[in-house]
Amino acid sequence: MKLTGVELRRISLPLVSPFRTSFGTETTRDALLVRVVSTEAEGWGECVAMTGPLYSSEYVDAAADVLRRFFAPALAAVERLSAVEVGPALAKFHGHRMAKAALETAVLDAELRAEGRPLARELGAVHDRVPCGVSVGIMDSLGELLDAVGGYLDEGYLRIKLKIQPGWDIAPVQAVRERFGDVLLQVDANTAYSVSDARHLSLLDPFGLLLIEQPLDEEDVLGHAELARQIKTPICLDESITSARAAAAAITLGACSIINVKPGRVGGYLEARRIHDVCVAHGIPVWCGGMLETGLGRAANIALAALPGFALPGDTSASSRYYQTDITTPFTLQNGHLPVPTAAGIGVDPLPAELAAVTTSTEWLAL
Ligand code: NPG
Repeated sequence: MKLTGVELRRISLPLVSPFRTSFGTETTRDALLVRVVSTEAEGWGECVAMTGPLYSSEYVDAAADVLRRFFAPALAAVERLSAVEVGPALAKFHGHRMAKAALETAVLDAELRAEGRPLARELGAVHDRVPCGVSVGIMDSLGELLDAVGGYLDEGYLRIKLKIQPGWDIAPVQAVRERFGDVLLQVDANTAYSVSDARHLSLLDPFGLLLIEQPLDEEDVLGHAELARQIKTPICLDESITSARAAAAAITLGACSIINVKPGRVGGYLEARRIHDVCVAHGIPVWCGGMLETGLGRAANIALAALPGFALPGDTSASSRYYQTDITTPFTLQNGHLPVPTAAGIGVDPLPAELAAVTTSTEWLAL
């Protein structure tokens, strides 16, 4: 396969309600879609970088820039391109994993479409549906939080994740436990604490949480290992795990006993599968994270979440959790599960009218 062009398409979708985390509040999803055109087929990838460098150092304008100036030209020079060649062709460029992931996913999608093979089967999926959790943002009041959690449980979500930060941690967990009993419950701090908060975080121990996600700075792997010795709630890492090598190191150091896998954060689905494999070999459960993906990114995440090591429900929510109108046929919850796409490639296509309605710009890179 030879690339003939790459389209960078910016879209803007309003969220059904504001999504507040310790690093900011999102009201709209301004995303970058990558469409590759090759001699064999076309393929899509969704870049999960946000508007600002708040979750990680990446942000969407930088992703577009590095794709345009460095990554697309580097792939254009590869005569016989396939998805496994993308990583090596881009290896000399440091970082920018979300941009790399979007491009690699688009190439993988094109390759699989050309061969008529679904992504789930390619990755080694063993399930035809995946159990779904939902991530619940920080709210203005406990009453508002309980209403939101109650609504999600009524919809059938099988696990609740509460975003926490100093000042919004113990009380919301206690309130949800008191109201909803032994529902599967976990919390996500997005790096909002330091190791000196260990005694405070140990106040979460009695609530039987599945895990606490990324309490400390992304670079503080040793701090997580220290915290793990001081609290009972299992520690799960997200931001710190940027590669299979980082996963192996964190596990060896005792910094986590569970890992959140986000393909965008680690450079793509092939590295995500390597992380899965490392974790399975170490007996570490993984689950699939989410970054407000449209149906395009969601479809690929669901394929990944169907691998055998994905032992916990993921942030693989239905389209309606975030969007009134998705750019693909919406994913709808069935008894708390989403079906794994079975068509070739990522298994879904953007709906032309819906895609056009949310597109804010397109840029064609002829190669
Ligand atoms: O379900 O798509 C989803 C979102 C789940 O909470 C979620 N994502 O820190 O994991 C996170 C968080 C996030 C959202 C991170 C947006 C970065 C951007």
